[in-house]
Amino acid sequence: MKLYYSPGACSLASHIILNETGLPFETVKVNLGDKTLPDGSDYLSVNPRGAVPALEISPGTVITQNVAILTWIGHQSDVPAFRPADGSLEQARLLEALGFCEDVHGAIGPFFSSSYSEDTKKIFQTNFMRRMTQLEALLGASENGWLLPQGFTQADALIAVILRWTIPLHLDISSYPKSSALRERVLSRPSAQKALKSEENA
Ligand SMILES: N[C@@H](CCC(=O)N[C@@H](CS)C(=O)NCC(=O)O)C(=O)O
Repeated sequence: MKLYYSPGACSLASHIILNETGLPFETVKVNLGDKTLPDGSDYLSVNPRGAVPALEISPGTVITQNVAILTWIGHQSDVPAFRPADGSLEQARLLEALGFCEDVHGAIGPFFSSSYSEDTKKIFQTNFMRRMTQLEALLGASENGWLLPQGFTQADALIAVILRWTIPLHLDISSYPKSSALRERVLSRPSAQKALKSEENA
């Protein structure tokens, strides 16, 4: 398996989950600016939409989208929490949580652009904080501090990676203590520390 990533981007969630599973994989760093790979080749020939993550699961076969990749990795693993049975409620809940993470992803994405007016940014801020309130409520109802009852899953990895961006973006989430704590718990896991170190040193 080959994970196409950009340091600290949402692809970090797949990197963390791959480390958690112990499955063999290699990583390829993508230059998101000009869509090139380290050997100078065109990343668009891997993912025509130009986004990370992309996962080559066998030569020439690539899957994209966080939800699909994280689910697929889970099913290759022997981690029960990562691979709920097909058609089960547990599987629907995992997909539901991953879908919600992508809602949060969509709400924070605009902050990476500088081409919006301050007024427009205020609208983005309101939308993002609405998602934070929803996340905090989900965690408030959780008995284990994770998004799902089976424990740490792909959804926790993805939300932690997204919440990590609030630091460089100066988005204050201190009034969402359960969400902040979840971020720290995920990022302090050996799998996350290893992925972060590997991406920083690449
Ligand atoms: N819905 C996509 C979102 C992927 C995405 O937005 N990735 C960002 C990095 S976090 C990216 O590659 N942005 C650059 C681009 O789209 O050109 C997924 O789940 O994979």
